[in-house]
Amino acid sequence: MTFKRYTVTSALPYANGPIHIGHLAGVYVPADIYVRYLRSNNKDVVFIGGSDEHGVPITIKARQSGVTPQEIVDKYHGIIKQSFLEFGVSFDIYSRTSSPIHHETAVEYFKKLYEKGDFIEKFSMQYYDEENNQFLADRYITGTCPHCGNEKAYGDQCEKCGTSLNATDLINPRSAISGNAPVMKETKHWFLPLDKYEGFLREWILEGHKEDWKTNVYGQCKSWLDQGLHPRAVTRDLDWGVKLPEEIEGSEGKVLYVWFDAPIGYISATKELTPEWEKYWKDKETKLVHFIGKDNIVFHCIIFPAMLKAEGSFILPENVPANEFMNLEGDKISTSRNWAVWLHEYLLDFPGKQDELRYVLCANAPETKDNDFTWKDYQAKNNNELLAIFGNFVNRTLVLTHKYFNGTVPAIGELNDIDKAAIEEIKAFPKRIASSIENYRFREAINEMMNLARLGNKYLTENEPWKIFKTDEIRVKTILNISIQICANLSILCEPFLPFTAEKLCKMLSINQQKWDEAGRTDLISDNHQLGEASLLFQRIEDAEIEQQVQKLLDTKKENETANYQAKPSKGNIEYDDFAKIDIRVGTIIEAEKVPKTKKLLKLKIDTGIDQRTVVSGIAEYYEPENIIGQRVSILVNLASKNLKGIESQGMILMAENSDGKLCFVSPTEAVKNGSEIK
Ligand code: B3M
Ligand code: ZN
Repeated sequence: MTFKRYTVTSALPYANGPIHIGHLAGVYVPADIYVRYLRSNNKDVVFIGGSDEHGVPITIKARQSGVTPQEIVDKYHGIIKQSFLEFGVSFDIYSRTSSPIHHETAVEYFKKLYEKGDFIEKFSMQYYDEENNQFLADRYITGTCPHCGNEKAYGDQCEKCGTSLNATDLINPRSAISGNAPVMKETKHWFLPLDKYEGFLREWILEGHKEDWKTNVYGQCKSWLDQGLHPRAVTRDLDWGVKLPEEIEGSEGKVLYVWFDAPIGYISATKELTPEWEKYWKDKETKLVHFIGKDNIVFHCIIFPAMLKAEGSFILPENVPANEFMNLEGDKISTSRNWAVWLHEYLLDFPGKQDELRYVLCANAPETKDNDFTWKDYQAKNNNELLAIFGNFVNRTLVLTHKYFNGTVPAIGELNDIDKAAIEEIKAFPKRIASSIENYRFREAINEMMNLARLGNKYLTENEPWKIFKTDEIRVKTILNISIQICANLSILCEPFLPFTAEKLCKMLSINQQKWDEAGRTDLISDNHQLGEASLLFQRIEDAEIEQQVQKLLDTKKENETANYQAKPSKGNIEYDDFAKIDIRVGTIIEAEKVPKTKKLLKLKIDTGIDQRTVVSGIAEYYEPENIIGQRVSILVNLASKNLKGIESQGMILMAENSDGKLCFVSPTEAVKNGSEIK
């Protein structure tokens, strides 16, 4: 089926922190590529984004920061919106769920289902924090996950194993506000009877979308459906969110569950964008596509479609191309642990390098499995791919044309077999890239786009125009003409992925951005057209810049370790007489050497004041032997001697472990003689 228009949504990020590369790789880079591609194909498309400003993640952050939820969402909505704009995420609207139009739309939606009798009203027992007089919804309750034993699971989800939970599933539940054990208290809520939609969902997803939905998405849906669906509360006892309409009995103190109101945010943002919003949501000839991360699959594939079906007048998503997660340097990205590359910081640290990040995140996108972002890989992809392949080809073409023909496009002459083969190949690119994009295979698509630059490089290298200019200028004209046509093709085909590069390239070629269906041709730029000035599309990224970023992450790791450091509980008490048996002295290291064939051991000679003796110590990972001569130490001198790797070790030096696990010397801070007792 072909569609008349497209509604493309991207998950509404919680406005409780800035955007990081995980969000970008999972959702916004692929969504933006898809939308730019559609626009290049003259499709009628709206690209919807906005901040999710409700829910417990916001109120928890506000409480932690000692400010109001409104202040939190204002701050982060501002940062997020600005960084998306600078990064070239081309939303038609970036809205927010605290806007009046959203509150109205969400309330209306709820009322419609309420009036149709679609909800079940139920009294149930919920966790309650008596100290703070508050019901503990979702993330306000933490405890041990019954599936994986994670002690920091939330009342709605375990982030470690990904299981969706009910607060009552948690073992040893605690209030996230006071840390107290909660009590149970009765409260009334409205439930959407998901079980009633099970049949429809099974048919629509399991039969209807087996072929076209990604296997990770389809698999999650199937497992949800196979476990059976149950009524789900769509209201909460909170004072932050979309308030229930007053006329509904018992509505006081209740708001909509954030996952009820947030997806409606896509609709309200479209309303805000255009008075014609209905055709983007209600016309069967509109293709609705949700870009999300894997943790949002159930909400977009099961719950929201059930809501849409219940309402009755809306279309359903045609596809939900959810990505897996992007990790960072081998560790899960985490806002609370500050383990992330933040977009607004990246934009400051690497000004003008939006496409470099877009490239790496797309080429490495976690499309079928979790993936890892490393700074080394970022550098390598920039230097060895963008710069060495794309940038280099364009640069060679333009510099040679300026050098030999003052920057005017030379006329194409007689074609030989190499030219003909190249022209044939160029023709095939637009369709191939398009098919990858339309099937949400963006890694494949960007690699194909780069293959066109590879083709250009190969074509230049095979023909070596710089070697034959003196003898065969006519031939050089043909070679450069074809190379320039490849550049023009690149300016079209790279635009969805690398919009800033496309713009620079158009400027260099002195052409306007052209549409997708122009690509594939080799007469895009006519003879005698005057090219613009050549400049470099990409810069080499040096080791020092990368090391700085790696250091930033190492610092974060250290801060986290320090912040999370917990002293071990004290050992059981002993009598003084037991202690008195221990003989610890101040000493000085007078010789040190590595114990051969070991990684950890140093052989030390210590002046104990009593004697000079040999001690084998496991500190070789932390100290170079030559650097510790003269180091003052504390040494246990009456420990029975022990043979270690053939060396008689007489005693033990005492070390303190820091939060990195490094062993540090414990030594007197004032002048104390060797042999002096520590007591
Ligand atoms: N704010 C969850 C998230 O940021 C949620 C998405 C809403 S999409 C309607 O992962
Ligand atoms: Zn778990």
